Amino acid sequence: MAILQEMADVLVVGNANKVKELTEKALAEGITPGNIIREGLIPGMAVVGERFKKNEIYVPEVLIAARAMQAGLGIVKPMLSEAEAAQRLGTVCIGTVKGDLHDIGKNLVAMMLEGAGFEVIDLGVDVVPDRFVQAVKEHSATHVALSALLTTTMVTMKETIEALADAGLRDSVKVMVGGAPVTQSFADDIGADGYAPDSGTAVDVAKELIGVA
Ligand code: B1M
Repeated sequence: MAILQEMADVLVVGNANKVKELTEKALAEGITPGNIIREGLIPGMAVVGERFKKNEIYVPEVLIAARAMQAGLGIVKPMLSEAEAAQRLGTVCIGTVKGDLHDIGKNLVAMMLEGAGFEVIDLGVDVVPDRFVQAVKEHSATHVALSALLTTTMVTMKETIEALADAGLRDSVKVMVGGAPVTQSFADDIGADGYAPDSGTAVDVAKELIGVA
């Protein structure tokens, strides 16, 4: 539909007012909230993610595009029927690990995942392992996404994975890790299911982990 393509296009350039206006217009034309998300907002954020991965755009542009996405999402999300909400790709509990207060990268990852169609539960910063465990239970999460920016806090990623295992949740949830000091080999060592170097790739990894192309 032309209006949804236009919505995606204006989202990519970060025009929040236009996204809001087109979202309201689409609803008035009888397009469902689910279709607005799937065919307008998600394709727009997918373009943003790809451009960010290729270094064609940078953090400020992503933040501006994410704000535009939120302008539309904020209107349609409360209107989603249970059936439409169930079509979400999965539920991700994301947070910056215990002892670590850096959240810019974590917020980018959260926005990209939400823009890709995941329900995102953002637990914030300095998140202790038990808080992740509690959130996974509470939201029946499919993924846990851990961010760390300090070499001293990376160790808490392992503690969090162990806490999930101790709670009997390790087999029911995919754990992905990232942040500037984190590497694929570190992720393998601590038994994470996935690693991503940036927020665009985080979306690909989150999908791959549940077998979505
Ligand atoms: Co801090 N800091 N900082 N800092 N800080 C770094 C990380 C540091 C590298 C600076 C340096 O020394 N060169 C250094 C860490 C050294 C190390 O351990 N290797 C450092 C330090 C030492 C500290 C303090 C200890 C300083 C002090 O007080 N002595 C202190 C620690 C506080 C704490 O956390 N307990 C501290 C504090 C702070 C501020 C509060 C001032 C501020 C944070 C503000 C905030 O986040 N709200 C801050 C900042 C801004 C930085 C730098 C400058 C920038 C980090 C950032 O936001 N980058 C950073 C130096 C640098 O990186 N140049 C530095 C932009 C962001 C988009 O990138 O977070 O890497 P990034 O996220 C990327 C990817 O990593 C990935 O996707 C994102 C987007 O592509 N990604 C994931 C991130 N999480 C992911 C999760 C995934 C997948 C991908 O899956 C789950």
